[in-house]
Amino acid sequence: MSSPVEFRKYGDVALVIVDNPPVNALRHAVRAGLLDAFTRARGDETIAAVVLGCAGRTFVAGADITEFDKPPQAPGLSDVIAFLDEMNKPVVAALFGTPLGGGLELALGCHYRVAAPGTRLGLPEIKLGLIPRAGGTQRLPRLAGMAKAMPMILSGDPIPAGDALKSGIVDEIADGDVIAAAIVFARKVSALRPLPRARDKTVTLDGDFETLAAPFVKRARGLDAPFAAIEALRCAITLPIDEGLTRERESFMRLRAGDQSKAQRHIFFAEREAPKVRDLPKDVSSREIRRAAVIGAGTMGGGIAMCFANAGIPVTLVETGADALARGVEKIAANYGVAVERGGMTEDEKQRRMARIERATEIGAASKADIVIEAVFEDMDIKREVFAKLDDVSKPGALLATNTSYLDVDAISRATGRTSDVLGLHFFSPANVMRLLEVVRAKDTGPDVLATAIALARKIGKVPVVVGNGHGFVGNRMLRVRSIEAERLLLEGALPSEVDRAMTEFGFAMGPFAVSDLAGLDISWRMRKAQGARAEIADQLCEIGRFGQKTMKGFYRYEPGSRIPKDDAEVVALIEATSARLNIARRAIAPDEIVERLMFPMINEGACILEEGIAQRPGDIDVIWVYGYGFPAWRGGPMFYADLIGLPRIRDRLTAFAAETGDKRHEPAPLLARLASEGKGFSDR
Ligand code: 3H9
Repeated sequence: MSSPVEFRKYGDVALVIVDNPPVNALRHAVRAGLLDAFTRARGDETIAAVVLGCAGRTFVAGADITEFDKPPQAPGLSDVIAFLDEMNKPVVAALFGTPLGGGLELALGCHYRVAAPGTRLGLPEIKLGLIPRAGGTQRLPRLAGMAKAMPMILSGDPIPAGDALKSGIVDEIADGDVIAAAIVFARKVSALRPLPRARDKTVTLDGDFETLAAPFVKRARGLDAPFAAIEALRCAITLPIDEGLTRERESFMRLRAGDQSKAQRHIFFAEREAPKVRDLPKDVSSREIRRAAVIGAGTMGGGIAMCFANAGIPVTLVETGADALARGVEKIAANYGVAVERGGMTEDEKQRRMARIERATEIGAASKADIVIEAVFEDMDIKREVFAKLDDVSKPGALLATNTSYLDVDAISRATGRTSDVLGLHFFSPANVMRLLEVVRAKDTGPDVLATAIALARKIGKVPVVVGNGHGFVGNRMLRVRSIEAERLLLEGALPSEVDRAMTEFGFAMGPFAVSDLAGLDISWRMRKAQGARAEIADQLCEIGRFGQKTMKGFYRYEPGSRIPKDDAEVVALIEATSARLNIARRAIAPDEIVERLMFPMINEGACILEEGIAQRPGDIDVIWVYGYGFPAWRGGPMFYADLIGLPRIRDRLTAFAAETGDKRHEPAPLLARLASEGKGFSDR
């Protein structure tokens, strides 16, 4: 097999090129090829300097993450970098694309770095529950100073080339082709000695270490990697580099073997797998989307219009009443205004984005659009009426999408005479912020329509997950199960704050009752009424006008101008009276039991969803919960979490819940029961 590393000579400069698509990850053959190439350059007396570059779309974007679950194979990246430390001639890295993780560490091991203007450099290991392993925590602070290195390593966010130049991480921004620029640079420095090595520099602190670390410690709730990263960075100022490197490696190995990193690596790959539709022909072509229209200028419609405007796609926002339209547009302008105030956007950029949003009060204005997204009131009759009109006005070949969060997309689609053009696009609120997009495939949705929607979702910065058409699709269907259980816990003895605390300690940013108060209790109340369903506590709260934060009272009370939930005696009394009325003896419920009672029925529902084919894979469900519902990524999503606990335990607890509550829905789903009895997990399905 040919090596993914090429060696060429340009006069007295050796050019070493990594060619390992798609992102030039450092799999074993690449590391071995690099060591061979550098050895050859070192021994060749006609070579005065070396340029390290890459083919394809990026400089090395990191270690090959798929190798992390396999036994390590020499040479490691550290061996390659140690060789560079001993090199007798300058090595210049030619950076472009995204030099990330091990890729940036490799570049930091070179003597010089030249970067193409659009390059983004970073150490994103923390996002995988890891820390850098090949010297990143030791070399980056030596080159850039602690005040720059710490946020890069602790946030994992990449920085642009210009910023890297200012902080000494790169030596030059290329004007034109980066490899050519690096070759010119290499000739310029070929005779300079001593060779500059990051390892020989001392770290500048620019402040007190603990003060720099404090905000990251505060945010690290429940996570292992940030503490390990801070410790490794502390070693960069307290220990000689070789000891620092040893400590870094030990921490990395420990984190790599831990559940948190396994969970985060699972989410990384699950996110990339989710848009792949098993039965979609590979050669299916996408339709071109040059213009969009959104019907409904409420909170969702406005947020969806912003997604298009942000991605540079002109969009027509249609709302029947001129006042409602004006209010919707004002809300969009206010949202952009906040971004400008916070320094995240210039006023000019705000104006450019606003200019991409055309306003209309006639549905006929949607006729120019290549995709129309309906975001009107969640009511089947209203939605069908809109789709019947869209069938008349939309141009042939336009995608017609409904942003319903529960309703039957087939029924909506049958209001048109072009059911193959119809699908669901379930955005999450706030639509301009939340990354998840459930792409709902209806019975007749055409393969090209599905492919177009997936490509468009990525273009507007969403994480698309294809789901089947079933009430509540995946996320809301499981959420409903959790809400029923949360209510039951209140009746059995827990208070809203106890339930919420158990879930925030589990890792959610907010507990279910605080979320309900934020979203507004009236929305689900209306939906329950329409379905003839009842939630004892939530319905009573609505009946006395407690709709959540918007009325400053819901499951909690809120003080003027504050979003901090406070326990409310009125709610406690209402809950206790309801338990008494229903003859339910109240008892203390421990946090562990609260977590099990909320999580296990949801997992059971997830098993049904898989069995029915509403979700293609357990990882799809995990991505939905991480990106749409704030499930902690370091726990890997509900189905990964289930595998970690072991399905037999979940089956047994569900069986016990079914007996205790008399609720047959708790009986283990056939898939869960089968996998548990076979000693398997969802991932082995
Ligand atoms: C590390 O380096 C630790 C070191 O300190 C240790 C050294 C010893 N490995 O995202 P895309 C696949 S930790 C394996 O859709 P984009 C990905 O699964 C690593 N595979 O493209 C997908 O496969 P498929 C630190 C990888 O253009 C395909 O490539 N580095 C890796 O939207 C395309 O990916 C990172 O964490 C990998 N490292 O974005 C960077 N990376 O086509 C992780 C990608 O089969 N990568 N794949 O679905 C990224 O952030 C993005 O992929 C990147 C490109 C920005 C590079």
